[in-house]
Amino acid sequence: MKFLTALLVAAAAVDAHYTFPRLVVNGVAEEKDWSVTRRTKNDQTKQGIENPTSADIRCYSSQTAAGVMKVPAGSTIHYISTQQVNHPGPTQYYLAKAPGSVKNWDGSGAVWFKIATTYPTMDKNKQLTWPAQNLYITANATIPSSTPSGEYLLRVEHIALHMASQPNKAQFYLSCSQVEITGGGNGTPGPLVSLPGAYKSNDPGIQVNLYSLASADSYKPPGPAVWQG
Ligand SMILES: [Cu+2]
Repeated sequence: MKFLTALLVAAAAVDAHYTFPRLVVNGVAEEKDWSVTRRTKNDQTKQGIENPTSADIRCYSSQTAAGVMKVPAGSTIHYISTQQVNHPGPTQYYLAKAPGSVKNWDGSGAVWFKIATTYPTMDKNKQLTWPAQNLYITANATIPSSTPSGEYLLRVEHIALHMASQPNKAQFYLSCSQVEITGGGNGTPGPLVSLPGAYKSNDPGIQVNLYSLASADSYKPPGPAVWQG
């Protein structure tokens, strides 16, 4: 029985991976996969990133994209996922303003600010549920309306925490898209962090036993505070 359980757990871990090839802005998706979203190098394998200090944690990218998508400030966004986002864990969104054209910009430096994260709910059996869990999309987020207009990298990540009680066993699934925020405001986004840099392997939101959390709000997502706009 123990052997069978181990097999089932292993099968679930192998089957369940995903990429986020398409950004959706106010209900309208980018026209085809990887046209403004940078093709990630796990496009075929769907493998997550286990080391949050590796260079891959920024955009997991092997190339830039051809296009730039206009995103009005205040928009609601999400991503289409290639598979069900079935693992437990938060979804977070970051933005980084490009110094010029976003098309060839690598997103290096302390330039990233967080605009959204998700939190679980816990039922009376202590089962956690996460927004958009088991859907073929990521959870919604809003581009703060005071975000200054301009070209940005937009980054989504889903952190799969089902094996995260061991070091370097959280799995990061992520994409970066090239966007132009329009109709923005005069906000001063922050705090600004670099990627890699913002995460350590043993951050309490990364190395965590989800099944021993006392309450849903005892989970602390990794990275900086969300910029409220
Ligand atoms: Cu998996």
